Formats: sequence, structure tokens, C-alpha cells
Amino acid sequence: MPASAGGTWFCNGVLGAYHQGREPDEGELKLFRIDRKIAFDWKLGSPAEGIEGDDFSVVWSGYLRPPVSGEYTFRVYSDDGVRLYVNSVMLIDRWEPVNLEMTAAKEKIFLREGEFYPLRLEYKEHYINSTVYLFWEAPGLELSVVPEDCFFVEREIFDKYK
Ligand SMILES: [Ca+2]
Repeated sequence: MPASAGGTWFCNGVLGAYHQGREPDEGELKLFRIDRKIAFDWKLGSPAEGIEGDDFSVVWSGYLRPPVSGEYTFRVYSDDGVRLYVNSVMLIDRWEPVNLEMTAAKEKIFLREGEFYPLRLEYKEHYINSTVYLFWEAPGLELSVVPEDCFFVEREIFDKYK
């Protein structure tokens, strides 16, 4: 459902910038698209047509809107590396290759129900499996994949890349 804050309208989703190459800054930008959530198991395959299944990277950006107020712990299950920023705080820095591992944030972060917090998740795949899931938990909120209705992007971005 669309929502507004500070005169800006938001729609559900998160913007994925897909690159061929392990480093988003150095790789070739192949595709922007709106993803509904960050929960992908591409296994040996490719995330999209025109992108090879090895040596790619994705930067997701948008907003999180928490369903409850409290101290959140984020976790990413991935293969390979990830860096997570919430409200511009770097919570996970695990950029080396990993094999299907859950990585917990170094610290908790307090988030208020119903507010929009900037999200940035950088992900890279070296080879073989490619997998990435974003989880959160908080008091009163069980450990779970962050659900679709808690991701937002500005409506202009949604309309351009949906
Ligand atoms: Ca891999």
C-alpha cells in the first residue's frame, strides 16, 4: 500500500541495482528493478536475463518501515558477501566470500514504528551458490524475513523501474 511521509509518497518495494562484477563500483551496471523483498536463492543460476550467474553484485536501496518500536537485530543469510546499512549506520560488514551463512549485525538499532528508515544492502556473488535473505527481529517481533509490506521506495522510483 502506498504511504506518505513529509510530503513524499512511497510504494512497497526496494530498488535493486544489478551489476556484472563483484564490486558494484567497478562492475558494469546491467539492470535496475523493483524487488518486493530481499529473499533470493538463485542457487547456481542468474538473478536476471543478461546477467551471468557468477561474479555479480547487487545494491538494494529504499526504506524500511518497522511494524513495532524497539531495538532491532538484523541478520543476513548469504552467499557471498554483504554490507548492511540501516539509517546510514553500517550494521554488517562481511564482504569476504561466505558459504550460505547467517551473519548477525554487530549492534542493535532502535527503530520507531511507522517511520521510514533508509536501507542499503550491498551483496556480491563470487561463484557457485548465490543466496541472500534479509532478516530482522525485535521485542514482540519474531526472527523473520523482512516482509514485503515493510519495504518502500519513493513513488517516482517505483514508477520508473517497476
Ligand atoms: Ca557463491
